[in-house]
Amino acid sequence: SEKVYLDLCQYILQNGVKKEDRTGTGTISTFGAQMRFDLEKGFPLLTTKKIPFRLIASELLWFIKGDTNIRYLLKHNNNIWNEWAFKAWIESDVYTGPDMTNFGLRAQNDQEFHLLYQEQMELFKKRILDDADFAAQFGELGNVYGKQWRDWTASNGQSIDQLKEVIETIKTNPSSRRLIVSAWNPEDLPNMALPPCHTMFQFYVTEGRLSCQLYQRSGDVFLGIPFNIASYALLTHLIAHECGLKAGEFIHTLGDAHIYLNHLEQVEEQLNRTPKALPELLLNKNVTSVFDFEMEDINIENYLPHPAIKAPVAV
Ligand code: THF
Repeated sequence: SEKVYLDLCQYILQNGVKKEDRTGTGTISTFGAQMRFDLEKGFPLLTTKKIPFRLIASELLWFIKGDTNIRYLLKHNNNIWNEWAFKAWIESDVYTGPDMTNFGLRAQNDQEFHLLYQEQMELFKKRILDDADFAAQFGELGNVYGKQWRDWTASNGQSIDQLKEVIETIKTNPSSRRLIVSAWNPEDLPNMALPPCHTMFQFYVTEGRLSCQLYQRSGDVFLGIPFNIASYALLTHLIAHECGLKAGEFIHTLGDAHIYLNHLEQVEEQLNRTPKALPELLLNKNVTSVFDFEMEDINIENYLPHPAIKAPVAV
């Protein structure tokens, strides 16, 4: 169940140490944590607050397709990566609108600025959707997950499709201890909107079950982690489906596990809620390859969560 997640929140509230961060928001943080989810006991989509599963599924399909442009996400009404593309846009020479410097923090503290920001963001989104050339230039997040998973550029110029290779190896040599996909490409870090938080993941097969462990260098425990848990659980199910295996465990290992200071009340509210039964994942049986899944092939059933809890995302 989601108890391990709630325990981690509780642990950070009690033991977390104040730590400054890149975004200027401030966090309480601990280093090193691990959660285990038995995927046979239900799909780990939190029930103590409503999690928008369709955003998780469309983001994962975006990674799997090797796409790194927010245009695909916007077409699926998914706004979770907008801030990072918008930041590059307002910092470019071509942008001539009102000053948007440090928009993340200012939008939280200044109501008038918030409206101005929303207006510019809407214009930006519309332009990404309407103008393919603009999207190619300013919708691009650089060499983020999709690029590293599907098209890692080797020093000899060749492309490595890590995801395809790992699926092939799960089928042909399931006992391998090298079933790894790495998103952490040191040479490429300067060419990314944000260095990957989900640094690498490893698969493990025994007794017809596929398990997955993720090493996440940095985790926004209130906003991001619930998404990440469901995302990697879904990835494990998709690959198990293709390989004729059952989904085993998802093990989530964290480096800097933090709660932003402007999420503390929300976490307290969530901890006061009683978890409900976990939902089930339903995949279209007619789709046989991970690479062919579309949104309509992926469904969650019996999901009856507590209401959503709003919180600002740190940029
Ligand atoms: N940056 C930060 N500060 N936290 C993160 O979790 C994070 N991500 C991705 C990249 N940078 C990050 C983006 N993932 C939401 C969820 C996941 C995100 C970004 C934002 C979010 O705002 N979720 C809302 C719902 C949003 C909606 O309905 O549109 C929520 O309440 O859950 C780490 O993966």
